[in-house]
Amino acid sequence: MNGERSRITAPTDVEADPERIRLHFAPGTRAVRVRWLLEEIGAPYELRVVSLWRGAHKSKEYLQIHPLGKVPALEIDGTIVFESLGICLYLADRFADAGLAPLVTNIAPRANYCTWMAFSAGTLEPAIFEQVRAKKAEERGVANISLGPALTPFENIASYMDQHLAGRPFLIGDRMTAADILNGSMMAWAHDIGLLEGRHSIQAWVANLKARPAYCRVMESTQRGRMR
Ligand SMILES: N[C@@H](CCC(=O)N[C@@H](CS)C(=O)NCC(=O)O)C(=O)O
Repeated sequence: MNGERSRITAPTDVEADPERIRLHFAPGTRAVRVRWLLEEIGAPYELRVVSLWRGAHKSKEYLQIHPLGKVPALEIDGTIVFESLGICLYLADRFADAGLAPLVTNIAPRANYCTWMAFSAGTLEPAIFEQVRAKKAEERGVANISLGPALTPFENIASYMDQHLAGRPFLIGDRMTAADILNGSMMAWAHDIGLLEGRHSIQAWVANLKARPAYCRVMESTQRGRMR
């Protein structure tokens, strides 16, 4: 990633410099949503690419950052946050001026925001993974063991979100929040694997999110770097 963008700076010691934000990142992973959020915020950050195929995420050093050896992880304010949802929650509140999270005093929007943030990781993401699993089982001609009522079927979710987004630019109100980034990243993937046929409101919302300069910057830099 050398020199790809001026705001991606040379490695420094985060503990020695608590102002420094360092994202442990790999392309094509849940780390992308965090990077997108950082780009929307516009705060300077250092990108540390963790090579999953070389197993760098299981190195002794990296396990000090993320005890389960996964990306993303974020070093910020002299501490560490992991879980992409946890990181996005932290960042959106930490940089409140960016307007990506309704304030806790703004009752109804904040309630909707909490709902949609949790929805992304607790409901939407497992449903998409289940759909992918079922599709793979079908392709291989093996029986798929359904996880049953613990999971909301993807089609129910897509139908609900499609209705919710009809005539709306974003999930909550008239400006983008971190909830659009989290749910939008998952739905962009669902779109790519052909799960959104006929879901026109979701498709339009995803297309608008993908056209955002911050999202385009992340994608362009990932393409360009092809992740050394
Ligand atoms: N729930 C976690 C999942 C993290 C996760 O599983 N990351 C994957 C990439 S998307 C990973 O690092 N996989 C490597 C491994 O588990 O060995 C999050 O949202 O951050």
